[in-house]
Amino acid sequence: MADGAVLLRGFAKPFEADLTAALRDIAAQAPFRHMVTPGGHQMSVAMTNCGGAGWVTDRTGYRYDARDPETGKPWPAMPLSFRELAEQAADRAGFRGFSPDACLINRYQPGARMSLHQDRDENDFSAPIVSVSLGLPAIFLFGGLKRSDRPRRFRLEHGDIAVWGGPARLVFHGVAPLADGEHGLLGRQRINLTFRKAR
Ligand code: MD6
Ligand code: FE
Repeated sequence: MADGAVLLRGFAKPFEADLTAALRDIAAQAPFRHMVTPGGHQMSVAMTNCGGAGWVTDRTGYRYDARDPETGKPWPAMPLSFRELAEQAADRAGFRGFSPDACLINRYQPGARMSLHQDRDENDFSAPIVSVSLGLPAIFLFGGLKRSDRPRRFRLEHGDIAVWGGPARLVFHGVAPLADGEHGLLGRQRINLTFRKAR
């Protein structure tokens, strides 16, 4: 995709049954919810987390928190299938020794979108981010290091994994409004898993 950003087409396909079963368990313990940005807007993407740290936003800001603010309980543990997939993908992309402590899970229903942003709430930008797409296809907007850089568009399909770090770690990116459709395994939605080293 760019210097430091690799797209691994179909890499998560062999894991799809394990991933979807684990997702159901996680969502039963920590349900998807529409968080509010510091600016007071409710996000169209619904989110939950697993792992030792979970990304949250509310009126006070963005942060990583060991607990789900809705329940007060720790986020569900990161399933082995999630961890192994993320580590294998990072390896394949040339980022050896990636050890994620956070997995943000995004759910897009038709019309949901993610505006251009940088991922900069992590402590250590030397670790890459591993991003897994499941379900309906989406148009990923991949910009540059300035918000004003015109994004390029990549179609991300079920099983695709994007890995980025190094010179691409702070690139502006987003997701165009999800087109309606029906996916054989996941139905009328797209799920994105982003693995990070938050702490
Ligand atoms: C998404 N992904 O694909 C949103 N961030 O639904 C992200 O915001 C993202 O895919 C950092 C690195 C990879 C990503
Ligand atoms: Fe992001």
